[in-house]
Amino acid sequence: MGVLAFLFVRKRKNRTMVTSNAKLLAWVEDVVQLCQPARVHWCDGTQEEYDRLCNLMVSAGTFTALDKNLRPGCFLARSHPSDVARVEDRTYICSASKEEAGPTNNWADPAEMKEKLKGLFRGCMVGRTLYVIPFAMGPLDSPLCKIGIELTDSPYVVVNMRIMTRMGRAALEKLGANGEFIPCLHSVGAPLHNGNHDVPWPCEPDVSKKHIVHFPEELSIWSYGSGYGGNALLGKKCLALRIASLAARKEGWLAEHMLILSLTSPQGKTYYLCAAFPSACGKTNLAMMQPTLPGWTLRCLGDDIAWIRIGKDGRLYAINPETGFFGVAPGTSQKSNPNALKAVARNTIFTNVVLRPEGDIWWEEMGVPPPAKGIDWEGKEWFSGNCRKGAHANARFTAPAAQCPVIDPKWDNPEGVPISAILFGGRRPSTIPLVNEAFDWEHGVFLGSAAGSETTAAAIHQAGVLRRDPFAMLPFCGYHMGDYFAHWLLLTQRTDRAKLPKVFFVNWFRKSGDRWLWPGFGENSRVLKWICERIEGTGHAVETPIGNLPAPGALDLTGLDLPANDAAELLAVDTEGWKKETRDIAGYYAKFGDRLPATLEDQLRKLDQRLNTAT
Ligand code: OXD
Ligand code: MN
Repeated sequence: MGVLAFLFVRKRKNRTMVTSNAKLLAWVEDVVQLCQPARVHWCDGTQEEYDRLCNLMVSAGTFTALDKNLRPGCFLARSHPSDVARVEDRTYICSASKEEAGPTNNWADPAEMKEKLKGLFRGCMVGRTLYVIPFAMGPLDSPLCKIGIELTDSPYVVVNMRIMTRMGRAALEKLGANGEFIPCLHSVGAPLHNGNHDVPWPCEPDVSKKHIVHFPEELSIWSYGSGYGGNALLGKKCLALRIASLAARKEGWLAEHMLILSLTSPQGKTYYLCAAFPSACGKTNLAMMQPTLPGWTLRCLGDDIAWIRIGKDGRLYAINPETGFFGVAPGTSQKSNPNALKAVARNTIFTNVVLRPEGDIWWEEMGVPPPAKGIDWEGKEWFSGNCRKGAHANARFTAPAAQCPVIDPKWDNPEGVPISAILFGGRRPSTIPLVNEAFDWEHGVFLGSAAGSETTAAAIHQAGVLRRDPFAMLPFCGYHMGDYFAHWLLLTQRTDRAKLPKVFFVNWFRKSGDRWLWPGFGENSRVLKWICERIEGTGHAVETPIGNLPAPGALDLTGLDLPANDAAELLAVDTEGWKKETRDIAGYYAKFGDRLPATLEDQLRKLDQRLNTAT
């Protein structure tokens, strides 16, 4: 009898977990043979299991339990300094040909990569427990629900996955005897030979050995060497975006890097909006924003990923496949996102933030005074006023979505919510106006395809460089980006175009010198109000060469101390800037070769013509 079969039978005798899914059993058995774990644990997703694993990690030094009165049910983890963020240059799409992965993805031959990975995974779990995590992305009875099984040697991954996904027995039951699942194999890549002592954050410190690999032909994921975030919580970027984008293309739906929110007007009408912004452009802040405009209510349905399908009535319906927030901590404050602060008040895992002496946490720009003395994300003594940052710039909180005080009652509705508008955006200090409505669907796809964000010195060591991030999907699309654009354009053939959402491009980040032109945060509700009025057909707009902009006076600026010149600049068409923009888009489009849909080339040409006619 194989190791797994033995363990499985034992489990069955204990009546803890049962699956008769032969494919799953065979795969787990294969992985046990390859990785050689000391034991196998089938996760049931219960609170008891979660508590047990958290306590185990406290004993191992991975977790510090925070003060029970200040942060009930909360823990702090510190990662290894080599393991602090997603590793995009170690992330691969191993499609049969390089062409299918396209110019925006790393590619490697699938057979060669599989051999390489087998070499890395061989014996990689020696001395460790292999956890079998059954999980569902999306409500279990949603038509879009997908079942994944993550096999991991990291208890940190297990507890995070319990917050971020529908994890445990129910997912396994949904899988049943013959159901299909997405295999997600993960190892921190740190075997414990000869009873070696473990370290608090095991991982493979050699970055060149870290691999986050997707196999589109078999829809599987192999992740080696990292225990952090999107590299390790495989339901998120790997499954719900890269693998799901492949499934969505085949099955006729969309897997997007988008928040979902609802906005209710003073008249009581509710609108559902999705928005795609690149990382570090305030998706989580907008998803939970507190409108400053009286009478408007915003509710959150999701802050990172939307799965969108055509409903029976021909409209687009979105679900959030996740059940938690894995948000960036630094910068989250009473001003930028008071609702996120409330969401992380309890039952939250913090990673790489500062530990305060009283057993609470702190990070830069939290809006509360720092402790005089604390422990920084590297576990070193840290003093306020220190020139060293206490929290890592990519420090995170993992919090249950249901704890968000403005969670929408429909956030886990299996059918999803009907989308009235899609917003694209980015960090663009110049040229791009505060808000711009696309003329039609094709123009909207054009705006999404050309989305980009200007980098900051801190992020890429070269300030003011524009990085095109189409649909905010640059690191997350599982196939050729040109084909992805075509997939979006095809929606007009799959449904009545009148039923498609209106598309807008927003930019909260315009600057005049070093000064922000727009206050942002809760004041963004003014832009959302105009968007709702455009959906209703009541909001006034002027047609310009770049799109429909708010007509003078159409944007509600009541009570806002915004100089008239700033308002004018935010909504002006900078013709010279846009001509430069079109040249830049043309250069960037060139890399998609003949896979760039002709419709988009046409959109670019028409924009150029309109700009030239305007002058
Ligand atoms: C994220 C990201 O972590 O987009 O959500 O990087
Ligand atoms: Mn994201």
